[in-house]
Amino acid sequence: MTVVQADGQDIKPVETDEFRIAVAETYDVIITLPDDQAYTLFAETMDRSGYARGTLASRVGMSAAIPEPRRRPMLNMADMGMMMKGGMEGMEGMEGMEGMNHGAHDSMVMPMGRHAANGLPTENLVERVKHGPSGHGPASITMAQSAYRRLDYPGAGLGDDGWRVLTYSQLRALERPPLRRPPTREFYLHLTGNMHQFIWGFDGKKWSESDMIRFEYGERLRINMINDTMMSHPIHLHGMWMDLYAGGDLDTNPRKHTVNVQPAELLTVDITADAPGQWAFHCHLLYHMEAGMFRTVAVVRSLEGGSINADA
Ligand SMILES: [Cu+2]
Repeated sequence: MTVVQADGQDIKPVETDEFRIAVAETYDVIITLPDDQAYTLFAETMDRSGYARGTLASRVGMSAAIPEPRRRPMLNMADMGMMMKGGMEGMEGMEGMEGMNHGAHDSMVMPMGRHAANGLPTENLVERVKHGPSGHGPASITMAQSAYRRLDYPGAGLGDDGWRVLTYSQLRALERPPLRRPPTREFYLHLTGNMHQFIWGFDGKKWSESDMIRFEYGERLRINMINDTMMSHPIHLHGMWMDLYAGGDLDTNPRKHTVNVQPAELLTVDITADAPGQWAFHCHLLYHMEAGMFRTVAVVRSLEGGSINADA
């Protein structure tokens, strides 16, 4: 199976045996059947509670065996960013989690927001990211070390010997997309929520409590998304492409309209604000979106007038 497009955009072909696909993502693949047999195309849910199957065959009426569902992959606390450095600190962390279920809204979000993928407090991670060695952008080098690890992580319970699982770091644009240049501005956006109370938002606020996110028409900006929750969120932007930061070579980072942010992951996208107006920016799990994991993005023209032609 060769993956040739991600979200409808050409990528350098990648051979693989399996890919994980989030709500709203699309992949185009070419499958070459080695012989005149039927093959099962098997799609499992992550929690293994169900599956869909299709049949690839050269003639009507052929069918193939359905594989046994595999064991459910489990994330441990470290995978979800809950790994603490020491005993006492760990205890404090647990208390913080308890607080999330009973405290006021603001205090609920904060305890989880303190910790990132590597067990460091998020503020430290952000400081590390902000002040790391500079490549194409202020966040690039230090973040790559963190982001790569997550991008390459195939997931517990997957990746048997020789079984290839597609990762974001393998997605490279086939040709350099237009309007690609280093960002001139960046900001951080926390994906926040609480599974038990079913509260979802960005930076601890649901849509009705938040202001619009303002993009300057023509600007190139970077959004560093930090998932403080224990769930994956497929984040979707209308109106403009997100260039997924999947490595140092900015020219071949893939364009996507939906990026899946894993628990405790720091994931970065670059955007050229080339579409004036108001756009939806939200988690594509609709039950998260409806609970408030949604922002309005306003692309506005400044008095000086932006330009989208500054393609370096
Ligand atoms: Cu979500």
